[in-house]
Formats: sequence, structure tokens, C-alpha cells
Amino acid sequence: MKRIRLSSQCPLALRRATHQSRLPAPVPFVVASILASNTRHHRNASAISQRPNSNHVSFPGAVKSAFSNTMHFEQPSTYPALATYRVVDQNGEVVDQSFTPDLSDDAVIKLYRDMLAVSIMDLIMFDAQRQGRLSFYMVSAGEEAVSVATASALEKEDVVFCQYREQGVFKQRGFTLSDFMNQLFANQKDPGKGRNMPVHYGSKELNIHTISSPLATQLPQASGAAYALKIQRMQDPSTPPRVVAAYFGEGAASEGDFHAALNIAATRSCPVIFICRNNGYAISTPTLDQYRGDGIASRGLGYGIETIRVDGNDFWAVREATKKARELALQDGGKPVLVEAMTYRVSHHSTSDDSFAYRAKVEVEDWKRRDNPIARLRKWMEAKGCWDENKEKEARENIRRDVLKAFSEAEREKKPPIRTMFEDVYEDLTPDLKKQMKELSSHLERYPDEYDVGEFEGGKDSLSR
Ligand SMILES: Cc1ncc(C[n+]2csc(CCOP(=O)(O)OP(=O)(O)O)c2C)c(N)n1
Repeated sequence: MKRIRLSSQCPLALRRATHQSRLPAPVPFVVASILASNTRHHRNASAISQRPNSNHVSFPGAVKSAFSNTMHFEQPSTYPALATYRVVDQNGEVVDQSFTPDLSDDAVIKLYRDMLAVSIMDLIMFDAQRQGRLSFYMVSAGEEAVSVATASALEKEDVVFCQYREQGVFKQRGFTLSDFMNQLFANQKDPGKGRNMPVHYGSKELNIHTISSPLATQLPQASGAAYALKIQRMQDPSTPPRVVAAYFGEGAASEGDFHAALNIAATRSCPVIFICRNNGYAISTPTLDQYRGDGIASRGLGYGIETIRVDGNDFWAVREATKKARELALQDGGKPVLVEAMTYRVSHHSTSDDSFAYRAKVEVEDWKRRDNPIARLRKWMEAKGCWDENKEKEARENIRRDVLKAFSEAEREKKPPIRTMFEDVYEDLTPDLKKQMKELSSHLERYPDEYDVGEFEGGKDSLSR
């Protein structure tokens, strides 16, 4: 057995040494160097050097905590709420005098049109669901700046994980209106082959992972993906630097996955930007019932993560903060950053919800009148002289026409072959699945008047291939 020199005053040394002796012998070079660098980091952070007569504690978990002879319980209420960064106020006027726009007029107009497109598509699809032409939909009214402006500060190669209310991220990155519609109508052009609920978009080409329904599962995945990016760059430093952006609502931040994700990203120094859309509600649960602390931002500090709170209805504040967050996330070999964007969910949670059962209409009307991210950017653009009423009218008409065109094309498209229901779980169909497929085929043959198989590509023939 390997002899280990132990310091009797340092139980940690014993723990570390025992742990090291259990490491399996052959470790690939890259993994070994990562482990070594993490261990070095760990050693520095946990070195206990309590000097005689020191005025502060040096426990591993509280490195510079001053001794105090006064018993005092901290009261959260004595700390002021973290500030909310703003560049442009509700009137479209610049309040951060250090701000200079880093985009050409055309580039701002493109992003403004993305926000408009999302809001117009949302209205049309919400109504389409009400008409029974779609099974489900979720709008992002009032939150268009959070998604479009954050996305605009990312690079194409960055990896994105969304919750479900970030259609602006997809739009900004190049998802077309047809891409949205094909997924919503679950037709044969939907890369997900119609297997997911509407609004659960995904795009391999745009580096956006497919949305999944269980809340917050995307967050530890995002930390893991960011760790993978970090390792990739350690293996090959010529790889372009990339970050992960992970979106979530303040309600999702009550899930255990949120805490696990932040802590692992902090301790492993992963280049991930956590972007919280704090829109005041998690379905019917208002933020006042969701938490007692200072929003989500205060939690970032608790995990040792650089954090900013921004006015989520201010396109420029969101863009500037995300730009800086990306820069920070790539510093020192990588680290997480948290952005909490304060906004308001103007519409119902989804088409399955009636929000007036739990909030007053006047509250919503008040928000709509007082603040709106699209109106705010429009005021700024008009003051700058690059936008006016005519351009607005024309843009709205064109977008509406394009949405309706993509809508009717996607609605007419056939559904994926029925056979796809059995595929893609196993490389080849298992005997069990083949049996089920045969049973379905004979069932459809026996009751031809009960099922409209004509809307599926190939009808029931796909089952007998
Ligand atoms: C693990 C889990 N629990 C509950 C739900 C049901 N659910 C879907 S959305 C939602 C509210 C989430 O609110 P928030 O994260 O604030 O996002 P918002 O809808 O406000 O954009 C809930 C409770 C779920 N999808 N997954």
C-alpha cells in the first residue's frame, strides 16, 4: 500500500489522501489534467491557514469571515433589493449616459421586426387554437425583448437551452415562420415528426436544444453542456470560445434542478449564462407566493456567481447586459453568470389557462398601458429617426401576410407516416413493436370509417412496409 504522509492537524489532508488513493490507475491524459487542475483549484480554495490572533475565520466554507462578539441574525429585509439596470426608460429616452448603440439602424430594425413577428405570430396562433385548428399554444406577449435581445448578444455557435416562452430566441437565430408552423401543426416537415407538444421547438442547425416540458431539466443539462465546451477548449485551445445560454422562468427556479445547476456550474467554473425571465407568475402562482427572498438574482450571489438584474422590457439593457455576461462567462477559463430580467407576463400562461381567474384585468391593462418592450424600442427608434408610422404599418402588414402564408402551407401539409410512431426508439423495430404495428394495421382495416388515415403520409400503408 502506498504510504501517505499525514498531518495530524489536518483532517482534510487525510480525506484527500484517502480519496486520491482510490482513484483508478489509468486515466486518459485530458481527463487527468482536468482532474489535476480542479484538484489544484480545490486545494487553494480550501487551504486552512488560521494565523494566530487573526481577526477572521478561515474555515473552508467561510474563507474571510470576521470574528464578531455580537450575536446578530441577518435580516433579509435590512438589505435593499438589488438594483435593476436600465438603459432606456418607458418614454424611449436614454438614461445610461455611457450608452452608445453598437448596432447599425438596419440591424436594430431587423431585431425590432423579430420582436414584432413573434408578437403577431402569437396573436394569430392563439386565435387558431381557439378555433380548434391547433391543440395548444403559448404566447410571449410582453417578454419579446428578453428573448430577442439576449439572443442578439450570443454567437451562432453558442449552445442554447430554452424553457418554452422564448420564441424570440428561435426567431432571432434564424428559425423561419415555416419552421414554427411545421412544429405547431406536427406535420411531416417537423423534424420532431410530430411527437412533441406544440411550442416544443428545437433546431440542431441553430444549436438550440429541443424544449422539454418538465420544468428546469434544461438547467443541469446546460451546466453539463458548458462543462463539455470548457473541456473541449482545454483539449484543443484553437476551438473558438463558446458559451451556453440557459433560459428559465422564476417559477422553474423553485425546482431542485435550478440549484443543482447553479452550484455545479459555479464549482466547475462552466461558461454558462443563466437567463431568468421573471414575469411575475408561474401559471397562477404570483412571485409573492413563489419566494420570500430578493428575486432570483440574490440566489446567484449565494452560489458565488456574478449576477445582474435588468429591466427586461428595455431591449438595450437586456442586450448590453447579455453582451457583458458573455464576455464574463469566457473569462478565466470560464464561469457562470446569472441575468435576471424583470418583465411581466401580459397574456394567459397558455391556451389552457384563464388568468383572470387569479389576477385582475385592471392589473394587466395597467401593465399594457404603462410598459411594453416593443413600444419602448419603437419610441427609441422614432426618436433616432430610423422608424415611423408608415414603416410600422408596412412591417406589420408584411409580417401578418407571411405568418398567414406559412400557417396555411403548414396546415395543408400531411402528417408524418403513422409508422413513425413506432420508430426511432430502437435502431430496428423489436418483435414487440412489430406485433403492435400489425395489430394497429388490422384494427384500422377493420374500422375504416372510424379513422381518417388520409391525413398521414402514405395512409395506413406505411404500417405494412
Ligand atoms: C416539474 C414540473 N412541474 C410542474 C409543471 C407544470 N408547469 C408548467 S409551466 C409551469 C409554470 C412555470 O412558471 P415559470 O417558470 O415562472 O415560467 P412562465 O410560465 O411564467 O414563463 C408549471 C408549474 C411542469 N411542466 N414541470
